[in-house]
Amino acid sequence: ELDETNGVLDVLVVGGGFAGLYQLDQLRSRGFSVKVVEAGDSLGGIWYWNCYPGARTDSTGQIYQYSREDLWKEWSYDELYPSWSGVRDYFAYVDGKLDLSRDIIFSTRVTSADFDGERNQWTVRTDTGRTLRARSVVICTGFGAKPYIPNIKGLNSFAAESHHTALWPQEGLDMAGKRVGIIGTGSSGVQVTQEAAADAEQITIFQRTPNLALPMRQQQLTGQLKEKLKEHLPERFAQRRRSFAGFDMDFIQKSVFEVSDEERADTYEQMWATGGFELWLANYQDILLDEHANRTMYDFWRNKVHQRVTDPVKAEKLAPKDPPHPFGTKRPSLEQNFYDVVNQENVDIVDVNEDPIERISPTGVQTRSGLREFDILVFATGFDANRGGITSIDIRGTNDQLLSHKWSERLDTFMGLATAGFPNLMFVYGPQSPAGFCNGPTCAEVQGEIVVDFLTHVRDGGYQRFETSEDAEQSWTAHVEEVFHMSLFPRAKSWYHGANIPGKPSQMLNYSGGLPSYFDHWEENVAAGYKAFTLS
Ligand code: NA7
Repeated sequence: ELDETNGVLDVLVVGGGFAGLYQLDQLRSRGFSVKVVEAGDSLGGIWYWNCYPGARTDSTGQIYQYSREDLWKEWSYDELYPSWSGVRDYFAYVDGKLDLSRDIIFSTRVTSADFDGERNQWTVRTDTGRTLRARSVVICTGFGAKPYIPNIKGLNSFAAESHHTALWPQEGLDMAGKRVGIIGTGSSGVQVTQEAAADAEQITIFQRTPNLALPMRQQQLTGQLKEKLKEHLPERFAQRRRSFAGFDMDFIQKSVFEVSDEERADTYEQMWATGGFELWLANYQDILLDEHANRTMYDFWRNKVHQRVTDPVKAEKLAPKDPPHPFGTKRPSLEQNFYDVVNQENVDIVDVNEDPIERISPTGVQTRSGLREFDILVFATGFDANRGGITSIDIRGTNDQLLSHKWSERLDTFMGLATAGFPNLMFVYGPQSPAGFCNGPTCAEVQGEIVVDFLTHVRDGGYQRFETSEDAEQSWTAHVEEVFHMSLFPRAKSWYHGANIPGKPSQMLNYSGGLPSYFDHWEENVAAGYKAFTLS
């Protein structure tokens, strides 16, 4: 094995999800020596950790895979929107086809990485006591590697089962007959609620902000349908690279107000019937830019929810008259029967704005109105998104500078790919890249190609070292912020711009200019001789 005493890797990859495995396979095929260090005991990336009941993708399985023909031809998920275990099966399949595991160090977390400026190498240390050396490091920890749990008084006093959704017990947890408290109503909270509602005795949802969820329209896939869905896959893969968010759909090139009320209503109805993200990402082009355009969508959505939620008090909590934020400026989730199960008598919704959580006690959650007791308490409270996975590693660049320190006040990167002062280090799915808006496998490939091509260029040019410049990253930050402020996204307190973590400086962490524009910026850089980088 390669370690400090017997060798130097060309590239060390941190994280074995879609992004990291793409790096491993592609870099290896270009003759690089590569190892992946993965904290989980097996493959799956985000789906290794998020194995809570009901966890599933919000992308259809057809586009939630690599676009390589030798992989997709023989693969099908069993559901239109695959579950965590379906995605894990996919990873096992890919592992078998591409022989990946032999270069993956499992059950090992990278704790630090130090740049040695004399040798132009990184020294990487792990929680199992290993030391590895590599010419370059590519961090592929994803957007959600660092779960966030709010600092509620008495947090650790709860005596029964309590888990964050992204740290769910691998062996599972039976909710049948249990009293379940769920804090948070993002995608994870909605998914756990649907599952718990099947057989839990009692469910209490603690909601701070309603999720403006859209219908999933899940389908079980049979043999024939599976084959049919493969028919246009190459075109769909091509389309996902050209679309705003890496999905096989894109905005209608018209304003909401260019069409008649009837036409708009028909369009919304059709998209509602189709399900999935169409009403978010294939809607009229001004839906995320113009407040009045957005409101037409919110009102349509609210009306639909009120048709399903029979109790008017619950309906108003879930879909209030005034939008909590413009539609789609927080990531909507896809629901299957969320707005049906909330009708059950054993499902309560506590609006924590009206009835705040005061403390957690050994038996339950104390709000202003009283104590509610639980057997299972679920923290569906999200992530220190985009950057937490990176900054929780002690990464030390030139001048002994810690990356977490450099990014403590303001985060700068060039295209979410590299940051000044940290040579020979790249990110896939990094902060300020399209990550948060991107269908995962698309960005693993699109950004992944950029990184692989660039590392190849560096090697073939005989360079030992590459580093982006402060100028390049500052102009990228300015661009990311400019595009952000042209949209309605600043109007929601979301993880897109780090506003979900108290005390964290708010800054746009996800490039909202879309994949085509992202590509153009990279092409411009390449055409200008990689001007954003110094190579030596
Ligand atoms: P999200 O989408 O970040 O959701 C976290 C939820 O937790 C959200 O409803 C928060 O309310 C809620 N939250 C956070 N802190 C608190 C406190 N202190 N009290 C009450 N409620 C709280 O995480 P998910 O895991 O659901 O999904 C993450 C992404 O995974 C998702 O966007 C997809 O890309 C897949 P808030 O909205 O901040 O008021």
